[in-house]
Amino acid sequence: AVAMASEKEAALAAVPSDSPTIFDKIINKEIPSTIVYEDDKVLAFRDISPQAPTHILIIPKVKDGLTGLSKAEERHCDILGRLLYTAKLVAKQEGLEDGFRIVINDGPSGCQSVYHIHVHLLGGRQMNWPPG
Ligand code: D5M
Repeated sequence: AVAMASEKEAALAAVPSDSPTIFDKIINKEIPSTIVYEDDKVLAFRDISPQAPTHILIIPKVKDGLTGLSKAEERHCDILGRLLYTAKLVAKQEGLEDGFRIVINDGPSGCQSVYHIHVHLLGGRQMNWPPG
């Protein structure tokens, strides 16, 4: 994805599947990342291509079929809540008192490039609406 011209191109080139992704390698510490929060269920680390002064990804350690939000089943409700609660904790840890943005990209049209569900936490600048 790094060599690609844009995140959109990376997203359109990504093949949706339930196979392991680069995020499993981050969880297993097989490739380096800047981890800002970790517990037994979730991991939060800095996005390699930051779109704001603070740009962190929050992911479940066990994907359990949750490649994206569109694959959510009722059994995922606990982990989905945990991801958002962790985003709040990390926002506080990052000092984002004035506000922040949460994003979940889903599928090609949603610009998803990694098929392991993740919550983007963006902050440290004024966000705009509508998003791109
Ligand atoms: O977001 C996927 C995000 O994952 C995108 O913003 C880049 C980020 N990414 C990809 N590889 C890495 C590594 N190795 N470290 C940190 N961040 C990474 P999406 O919503 O799927 O477009």
